[in-house]
Amino acid sequence: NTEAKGVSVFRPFVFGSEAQPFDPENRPANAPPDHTHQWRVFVKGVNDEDVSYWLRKVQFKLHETYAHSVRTIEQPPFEVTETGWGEFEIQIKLYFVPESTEKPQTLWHSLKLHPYGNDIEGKRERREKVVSQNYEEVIFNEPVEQFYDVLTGG
Ligand code: SLL
Repeated sequence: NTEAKGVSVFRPFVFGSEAQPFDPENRPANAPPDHTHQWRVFVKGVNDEDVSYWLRKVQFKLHETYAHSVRTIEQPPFEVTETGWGEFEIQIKLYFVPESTEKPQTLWHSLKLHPYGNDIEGKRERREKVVSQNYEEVIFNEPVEQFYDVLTGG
C-alpha cells in the first residue's frame, strides 16, 4: 500500500447551521414548551457537490440536554434537524471512506440561534433565518494509493 510521497490532496466542504424561531401560530406539535427555535446543523459539499466518495459518515455531538446527544449520520445529507432554546458548541466528527485508512477529524461549530442585534424588535418579528456556516478544507497528506485514486478519479 504505497503512499503518494509529498502529495497533499485538499477537499473543500461547508459546515454550519441554520436556525429560525418557531412561528408562534404554528409551533411544531412535538416540540417541548420551552423550545423556541428549529435548527439544522450540516456538513455538505460546496454548491451541494457530492462528498460521499471521500466522506463516509458524520457524527454530531449535541449538548447533553438532548436525548441521544450523539447523532451519527451514515449517508448524505449529513445533517441533524432539531428544536431547542439555547446555543451551544456542536462537535462534528468526520469519518472517511475505509479505503482512505485516514483517522477521523474533529471540528467544532457554534450553533447560532439569534441574529446580531437581536434586541432590535423588528428583527425578532420577521423571524429571520440565522445562517452560520464556514468553508473548510480537509487535507489528506500522502494519501494511500487506493485513496489517492478515489480522490482524483484515477
Ligand atoms: C445555554 N450553555 O445555557 C447553553 C446550553 C442547551 C440547549 C444550551 C434544549 C434541549 C432539550 C436545548 O436547547 N438545549 O430540551 O432537549 O444557553
